[in-house]
Amino acid sequence: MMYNVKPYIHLFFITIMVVACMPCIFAQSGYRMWLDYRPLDNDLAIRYREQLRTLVFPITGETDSVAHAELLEALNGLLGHEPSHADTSNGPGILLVGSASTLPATGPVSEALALLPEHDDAYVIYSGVYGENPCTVILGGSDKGVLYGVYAFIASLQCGEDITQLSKVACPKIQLRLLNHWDNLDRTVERGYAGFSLWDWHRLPGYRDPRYTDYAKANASLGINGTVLNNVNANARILTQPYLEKAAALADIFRPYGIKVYLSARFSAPVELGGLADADPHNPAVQRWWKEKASEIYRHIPDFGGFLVKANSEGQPGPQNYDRNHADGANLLADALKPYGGVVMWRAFVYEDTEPEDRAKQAYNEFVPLDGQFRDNVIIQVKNGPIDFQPREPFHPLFGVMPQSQLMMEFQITQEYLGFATHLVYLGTLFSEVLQSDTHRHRPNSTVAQVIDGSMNPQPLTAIAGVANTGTAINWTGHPFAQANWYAYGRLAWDPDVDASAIAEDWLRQTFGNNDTFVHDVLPLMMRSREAAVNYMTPLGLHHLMGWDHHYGPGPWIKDKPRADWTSVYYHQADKDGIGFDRTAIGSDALGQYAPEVQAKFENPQTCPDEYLLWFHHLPWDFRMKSGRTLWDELCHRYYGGVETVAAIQATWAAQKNRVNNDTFQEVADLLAMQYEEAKIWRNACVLYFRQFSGMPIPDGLEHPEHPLEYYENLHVHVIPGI
Ligand code: BDP
Repeated sequence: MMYNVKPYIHLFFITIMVVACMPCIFAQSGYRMWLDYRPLDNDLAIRYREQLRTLVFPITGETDSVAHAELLEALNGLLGHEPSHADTSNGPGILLVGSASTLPATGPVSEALALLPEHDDAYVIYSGVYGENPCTVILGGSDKGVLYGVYAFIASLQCGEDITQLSKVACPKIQLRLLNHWDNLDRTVERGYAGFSLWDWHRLPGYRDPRYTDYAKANASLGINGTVLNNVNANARILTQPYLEKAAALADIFRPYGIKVYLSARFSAPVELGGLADADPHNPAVQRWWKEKASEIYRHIPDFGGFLVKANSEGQPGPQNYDRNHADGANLLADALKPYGGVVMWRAFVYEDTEPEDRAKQAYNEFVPLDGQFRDNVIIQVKNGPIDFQPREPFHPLFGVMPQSQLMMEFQITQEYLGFATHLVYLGTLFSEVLQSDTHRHRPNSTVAQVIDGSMNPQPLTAIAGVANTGTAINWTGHPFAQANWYAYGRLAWDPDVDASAIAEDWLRQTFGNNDTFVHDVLPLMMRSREAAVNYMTPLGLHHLMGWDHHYGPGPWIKDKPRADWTSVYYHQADKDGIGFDRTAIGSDALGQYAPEVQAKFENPQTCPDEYLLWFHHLPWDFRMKSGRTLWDELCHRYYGGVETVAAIQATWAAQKNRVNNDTFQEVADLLAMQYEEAKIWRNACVLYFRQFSGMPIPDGLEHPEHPLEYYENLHVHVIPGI
């Protein structure tokens, strides 16, 4: 039978073209993030090929296998070449990868071993000599250290480093490095702006989406070693058998990558799931219920990490419902997990049902009296600032004041208060600013980083958490640059003292290719982006001015809500006499919760850094600022300056057209255009709103907002994700 192929011939070629283009569409989508192993510059690739001719990589388990596979994939992609394999060899260009128990401890391996810190996760990347020939050694403290070392080595190649001179010694300063997913069981994500939850609960455990493995790779490449799968506003059902089976499937996928699974536990689960009359920590039946639940969990997930708990906060149940305190609640769960080595991360983001005189003081007031009462497998999870992930907050006063307890950091990677996944805001600078803040709790330069890495007050458990910004978006995080925030968080979790700019530079090189001109232009843009957002949203220490409930866009006028501390007017306190929250001794005295040196830094408005001025002080509109301007004029200049920086960022990005792929270029350009318009809305709304109280004109030279205040008050954002 003869077929007429003519009608199909076009279809055939179209199919061929689509299939041929798929890898590039895929690459352009941003799915591979910083693990996009595109070919390096040819000269560099030739040099590396010579230096990496032979691979010695004994494989003894699953973690070795995944590290080995990743290394080969990277070498294939970056260098277009796969080294030959050998058991041991003495030729030129050898790469030896393994641990003390898998590599022969001779020559360069023993030299590397001498440098290796005593820690499972540690690694050394060492350029040595094998026989007569230069070689490279990646030596891990265990198979996990090997995996981390492999990823670090790949990053060195991506960044074009000279691999004949390497002597990198790395050891994490923080033990538990976690992502917190605020993912609900229906796959919505609270404060998630990148699509739905990655966890396909319906099809788990039967269908194991390959994306789970890619998620694990991205985390492992940064050293992230734990993930809390579900929202802190927890649904008790996560602790039922079907969900434990699903969580166990994820744990199995993540295990080779060194990642443990944790769950958010609802404190009232014994009532909801167990049918008990209460969840009182002193009730033996409740204690028994948690013990049995722990044993059931460990049957499913033998290396289960533990529980994250939000209790007595924003309506969540907790021990205070039964007149018990946070230590009673945390210890109840800690005792249940203890036999299995599990930990409880008990959140300090708490607030009473009654309105406090100053919400910023509450966590300190509730937790400091409990110092020393928590079990040794409890760690208190403290948000970076005392209110709630605002664009800028001073560090949380709990850091450094609970020497008998273990404290950990909670950062927010998802941009709830920083323009969602629409605004380009690099958070490495925010995270670093907090980590390097001096608590003065021990001696000068007792940084927040030293509290959480345990070097200030020794604590056996150290941990850090970042509220994830991931979702089903093809590029994982919505905004292409939001990937940098996941990356920066992971790098700082490993070493909170790394410079935010160095991290951003590595991310740019790994993500967009090793192009100096591009990095030269785009790095400063990233480094300015967070300050720009602070300026167009909440300059000079203002905070909590955002739209009601959804938290997108400005809402300085928000008032008359169920709680005063959920409104904006509570925080800015603008009236005809001035603006700002007086937290000095004559105000709420929240400042009194800090060390005397910190108090001294902030208590005098003449010397208080501008960045925190209105956080700590209520000042008259004509207060003379360090710049010589009145407070009102300075406020306006900050708002306008923030918008101008966004315009400058747009211009810089526009010049990158030929240096990034079209899709990413266009996506970032479009998002920056939105950001510019929204920054103007923030600026105009806030300046017009506050002008009602200051009664002063917008300074000369600054353009007048195009609409009256009512226009901005009546703007409605119609599609709001993540509520
Ligand atoms: C706030 C969020 C809310 C979270 C809460 C928390 O608006 O969605 O549940 O923090 O951290 O920032 O518990």
